[in-house]
Amino acid sequence: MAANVSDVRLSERELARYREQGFLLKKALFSEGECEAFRLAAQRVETKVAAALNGEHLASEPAPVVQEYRLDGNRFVDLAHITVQFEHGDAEQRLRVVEPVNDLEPLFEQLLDEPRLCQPMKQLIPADQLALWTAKLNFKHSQVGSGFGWHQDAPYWVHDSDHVEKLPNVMVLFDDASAENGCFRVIEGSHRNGCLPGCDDQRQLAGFYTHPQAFDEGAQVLLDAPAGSAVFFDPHVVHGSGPNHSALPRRAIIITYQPAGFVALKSKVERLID
Ligand SMILES: O=C(O)CCC(=O)C(=O)O
Repeated sequence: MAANVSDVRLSERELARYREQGFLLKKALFSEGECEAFRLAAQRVETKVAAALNGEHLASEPAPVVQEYRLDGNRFVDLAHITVQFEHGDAEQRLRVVEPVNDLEPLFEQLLDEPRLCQPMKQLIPADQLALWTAKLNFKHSQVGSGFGWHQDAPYWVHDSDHVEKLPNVMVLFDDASAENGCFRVIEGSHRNGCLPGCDDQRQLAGFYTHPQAFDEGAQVLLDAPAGSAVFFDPHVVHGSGPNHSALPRRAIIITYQPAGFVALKSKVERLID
């Protein structure tokens, strides 16, 4: 995965576009061979989670404390500090999200230090040295993958971080993504207004979804992009995705960086980036 630092830095034009729009799509940043390795790594994560749920040890010793709970009717399991979200409804045996996934799978641990991701992140924060905030693997399985309602990430994190504006994300696509398999979508420019009001209905997680009157759904941009593309996005940009009713999965990792000197969201250990 070696790359020349000057080749992977964002241009002034790209930086300006990110600041204006709240996101930046870099198409085909990773090769097909790398995407295939990511897809195989995602399968290993599924195997490891299944084994852990059957009482087998993860890499960590002693065996993790396993806690199962439901939020808005959906199934969650915490394996020590790793949270596993399951799909909704009848598909609740299938994985939806695993976070932080780098602590389960060495290839994703290695990806954190990848210059094609880190060099742009140093420019976007900006920071001379980075640490990890969190890393989520989103499975979006074919036919059953559920959508993500419109939300901002910053409001999730304000209780654990006093620098949420310095927590930009990058999503790396393992599969081709389109409207049919639930590609990522963003509300262009919505990052400029800070934390927006949440919904106020009866759902347990209502407050984390951005109130529909607080943004213009008409400004949405669908990020239809080939496997290996990366979307850098602002922690305040309103984003989400539709469900996957297609025959093709839409797997992706979302890595969130921060300046060095701070611990990661869930492990509470600082993971410095090389
Ligand atoms: O994977 C997706 O489509 C969206 C994920 C997302 O919004 C999130 O994890 O915060």
